[in-house]
Amino acid sequence: MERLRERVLIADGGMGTSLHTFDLDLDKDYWGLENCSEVLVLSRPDVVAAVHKSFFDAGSDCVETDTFGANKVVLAEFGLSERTFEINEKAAQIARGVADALSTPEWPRFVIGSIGPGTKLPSLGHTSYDVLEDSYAEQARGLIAGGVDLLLIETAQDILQVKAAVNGCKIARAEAGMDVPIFAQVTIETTGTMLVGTDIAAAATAIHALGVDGMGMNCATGPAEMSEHVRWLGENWPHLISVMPNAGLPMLVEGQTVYPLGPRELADWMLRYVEEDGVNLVGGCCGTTPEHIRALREAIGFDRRPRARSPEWVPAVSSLYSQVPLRQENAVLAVGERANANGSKKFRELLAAEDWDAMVGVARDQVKEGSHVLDVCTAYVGRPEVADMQEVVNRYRGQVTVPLMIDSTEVPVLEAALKLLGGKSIINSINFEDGEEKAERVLGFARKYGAAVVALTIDEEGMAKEVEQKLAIAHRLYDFAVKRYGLPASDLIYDPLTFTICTGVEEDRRHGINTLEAIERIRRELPECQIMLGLSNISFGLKPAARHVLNSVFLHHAQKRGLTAAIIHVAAIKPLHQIPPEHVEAAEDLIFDRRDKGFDPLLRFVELFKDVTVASAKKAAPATVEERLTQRIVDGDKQGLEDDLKAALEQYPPLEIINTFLLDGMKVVGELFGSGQMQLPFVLQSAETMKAAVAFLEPFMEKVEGEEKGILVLATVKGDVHDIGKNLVDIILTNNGYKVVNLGIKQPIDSIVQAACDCGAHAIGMSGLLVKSTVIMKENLEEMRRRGLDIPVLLGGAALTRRFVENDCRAAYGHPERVHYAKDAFEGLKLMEQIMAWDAARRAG
Ligand code: THG
Repeated sequence: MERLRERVLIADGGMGTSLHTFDLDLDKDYWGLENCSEVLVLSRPDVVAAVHKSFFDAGSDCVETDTFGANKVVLAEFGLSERTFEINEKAAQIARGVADALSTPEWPRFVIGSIGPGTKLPSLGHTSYDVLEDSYAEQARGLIAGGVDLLLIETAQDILQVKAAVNGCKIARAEAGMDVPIFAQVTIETTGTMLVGTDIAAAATAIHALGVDGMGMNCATGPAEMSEHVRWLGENWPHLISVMPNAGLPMLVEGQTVYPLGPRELADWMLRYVEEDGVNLVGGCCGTTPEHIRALREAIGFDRRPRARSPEWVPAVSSLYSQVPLRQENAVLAVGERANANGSKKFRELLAAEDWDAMVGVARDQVKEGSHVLDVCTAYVGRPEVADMQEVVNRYRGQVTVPLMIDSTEVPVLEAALKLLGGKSIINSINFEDGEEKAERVLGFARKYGAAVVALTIDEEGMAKEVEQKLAIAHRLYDFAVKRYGLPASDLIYDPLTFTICTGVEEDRRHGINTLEAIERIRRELPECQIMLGLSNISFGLKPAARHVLNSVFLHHAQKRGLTAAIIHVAAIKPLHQIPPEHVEAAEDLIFDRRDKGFDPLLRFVELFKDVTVASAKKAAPATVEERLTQRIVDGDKQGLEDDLKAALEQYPPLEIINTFLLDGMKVVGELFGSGQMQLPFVLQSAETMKAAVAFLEPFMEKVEGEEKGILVLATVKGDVHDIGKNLVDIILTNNGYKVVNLGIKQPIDSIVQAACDCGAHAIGMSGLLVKSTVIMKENLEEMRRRGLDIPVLLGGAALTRRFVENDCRAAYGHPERVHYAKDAFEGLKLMEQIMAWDAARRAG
């Protein structure tokens, strides 16, 4: 680790491809076990040693043991499971022998224990966490006994498998009493994700929580296809980075797999990764030979210091698919409350009926509404909570895209769920009600499986209701979880407890105020930690319409004091501008207990909602259809939308409806969002309404006939799922005679460029809602510059500004005149017309 921190080290090339250059006999050398390279460790140690030597001679600092498939599960397929330890120990000894013979004080040589993925994907249910952990522990025992310097989990396809492998390695490491470093390398396919769909950020989030020394990627593709993932690691990953690509994307030539990338080209790419992205350990995977390593050594040289990086690690949780930052921009982390047998009658009934698919529906609806994370609770008297949790999580982990928060008071339920989840989840919750023993066990799981933890301000005395008590327990929880057990402070999520303020009992009146004050103080005294509330508790006892208002107003105040997350029913939360002012005021009187002679805010609040139902609580609709349409967009109100659109169509052409009334609404949304008065989930509801309106109007639009005017490739950039604006651009351009190749959301630059080449596009349009998407756009332009492209680019999106496009993005591309800011779809149309005119002029000479 010392050497690796001081200089860039070079690993070896492909073991499998090297072995194939020897003339080995299937029966004598492979013992009749086709494709079992590991058996050569026993049968032909001389050959294995020769491969190691060939790489050391070519300039490698480290070689990998011939143990890629030497775990119990894979070896069992060859009837060699019993010899797992022996094979790994022997393989490590062979490599150690070669390394030690060549090592000098100036140039020490190292041995990396190779731990491949095996043949089963636990996230798809092919095998279980426990089987894998045991299988890898045995492999790691052998590797450590044989003297490896580092354990490398590589070619990982499934992040849950990585979890089992890391923990297997840690078990072996602890038994041996040795501090062998662990690296985990994932394999990102040409699709831009791991085989099961995990992107690099989601993978890094889960791996980071396991506490490894390094992360990287290898296999599947050549270096070129890895570029944006490597860059992501360089910018974000806070520990060491390793990269070991194949010698290009494999091609099938006359029935043979051929790796097309030559040594020079591979070395150039790797040099770029070292120089630009700060990679520490480079090497090759399939198809890379000693020649590749020789070129790599020439390019990197000796004694090259790693490029200093300043990564920005974002505290986050993750699902199997994607990463969700614990601190949201301009919003609380919305944790959906509905998949809870305690909190929802519907979910409870579905559980009793074992209607698992409908429970998936409950989850997906919440994601659609804008939940960032889902709380999951299967506690139901008389039912098996562990088995129910497993049934639910088994489905949610694959069919729901957001991370989960496992809600249970039962330790075995928590562990059973964590063993099924590849991502980084949230444990809900720990407290000191029965002292520290139970909390200790749960925290142990959080550290082992990599999870964030909700901690309630409850101790041996009970639930803290006063501010000072809440703070005292919060500090005790910090000392316990962060200082004693090493939980990152940002993964500690306080819940300072909400209780109902709607009972009329004297001591309940101040619960709201106390909780708000506790939030403010926790945020000030423990600023790195997160703060969450089970929001709906505040209004227990009231009728639904009143609850929605009280919950929404309380959330607003809690967020102002520093709340970072809330367990809520997203669809039942209203932004304040959508609630009648007198309701807001009445809710505030109740929350802040503004009693006065003859005035009880609780009675007043109840009275106010006497005749209000959830449906009637809506503000009165404006009189004219034009205003109604605009208001619908602002409110995200789809009900009855089509009738209004039909009425409008009698007076206006469809494009004018979009351009005037609907876009007016979006402008208001933009302003409310920009000034912090509207949170992202509501923006999304507005956008959904816009989408529905445009979809309804589209068939009525007359497509401009005639020849295709030009081709635009359109995409929402990597890491961003927002596509309403982009789809609007698509519709408007298509209806004006352009061909639009709409790639959809989360598009890596590779796919965008590829599509543009494939269809001979005249321009590329990149879109995105988030602030971070503006950074991605700029990086994409840098990458396009590097690839020598000069195709015109249109940029659009909520967080983008003309200044940023014209100052930063233009400079990034190197063809400043070809980067344009498209404020909205109509400006996009105008720009396309200009681009086509220039194009015609250029072709005319
Ligand atoms: N803190 C933490 N976890 C928690 C809570 C908390 N988990 C559970 C709960 N409290 C948060 N979840 C809910 C879910 C639903 C409701 C309240 C809190 C709720 N349900 C309605 C009711 O009971 O009247 C709707 C019932 C129905 O639809 O059948 O209000 O505080 N860490």
